[in-house]
Amino acid sequence: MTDTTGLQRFRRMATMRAFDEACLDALRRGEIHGELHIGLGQEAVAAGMAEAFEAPDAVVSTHRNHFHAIAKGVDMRALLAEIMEKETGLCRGRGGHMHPFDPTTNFSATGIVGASLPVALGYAYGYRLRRQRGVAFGVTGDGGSHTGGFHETLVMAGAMKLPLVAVVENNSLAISVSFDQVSPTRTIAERAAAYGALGLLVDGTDVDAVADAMRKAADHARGGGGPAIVEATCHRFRGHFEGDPDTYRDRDEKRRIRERFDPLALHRARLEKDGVPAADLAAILAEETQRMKAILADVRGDAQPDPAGALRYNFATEDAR
Ligand SMILES: Cc1ncc(C[n+]2csc(CCOP(=O)(O)OP(=O)(O)O)c2C)c(N)n1
Repeated sequence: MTDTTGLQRFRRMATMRAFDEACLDALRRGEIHGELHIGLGQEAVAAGMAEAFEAPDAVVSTHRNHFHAIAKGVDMRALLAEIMEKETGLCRGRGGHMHPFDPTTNFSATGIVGASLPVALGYAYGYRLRRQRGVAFGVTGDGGSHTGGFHETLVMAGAMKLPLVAVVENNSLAISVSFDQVSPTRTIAERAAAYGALGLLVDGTDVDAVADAMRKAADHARGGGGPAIVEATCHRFRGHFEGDPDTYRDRDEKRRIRERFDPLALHRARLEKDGVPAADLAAILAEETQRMKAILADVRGDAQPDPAGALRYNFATEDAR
């Protein structure tokens, strides 16, 4: 890995962190309504995934989708405006935080757990029908990997050798349910054998390892090898959603997670060991924080949709743009 790649990865994660910190700021001021699922602690998975994309690829994400959107190149101002329910948002404020859609970058998300996979399967089948080189990335959590949709998707993708990568962010919790208590197997990656898929287990706090695994999975799918499952183990720093009392973990455990498994701190230590000046890394963090604060300040001034038009753009009969 070159210094440039290492710094790019650090900046990408710093952008993601600053984005969710801006969301928390807006939430505290009452500028975001409804449930908000923050991804802090899971930056390395999306940042590593970003390097595997080619132009026609699609990403279908989950309720915890901000970092995947940023990785796919969704315009961050429009994304934040959508989360803040503004008319200037990606979906004119009608989708909100859980349902951002961006046809420009082939990015979408769903709040229905596990449903990202069947939608990604549709993209993968579409690439096959159109003889396109695209790969569909369906992201889900460990909880989502236990749904019927995940299984059905992998069965069809495996049987038809479709170009699909199932990215499982295994943060070991589905709300309060511990993965170890409900999983029939030690890992999710090992289930790949049942689908004729490639299965990769990766430390999702290590952005370099994630980037390697994602590239391998994408090459496999793009080259006609069929689907892949990439299971990235990681930790979420905050509660399931903002407002979750998070009493299923004690304070010590949460402190230990932040101290030991912060992907930015881990990557930062590695870069410093390789000779990158600490000041350069501090400057990147400060720049990204400033950039996001400026975007937030700008979005704040935007108008919300007129309630009279709440149903506009909801149906295919109406021209959305
Ligand atoms: C079909 C469906 N069932 C239940 C829920 C409620 N719900 C929202 S998130 C969640 C847990 C998801 O856990 P996981 O897939 O591990 O993702 P994480 O929240 O850890 O990122 C549940 C049960 C839902 N949104 N959709």
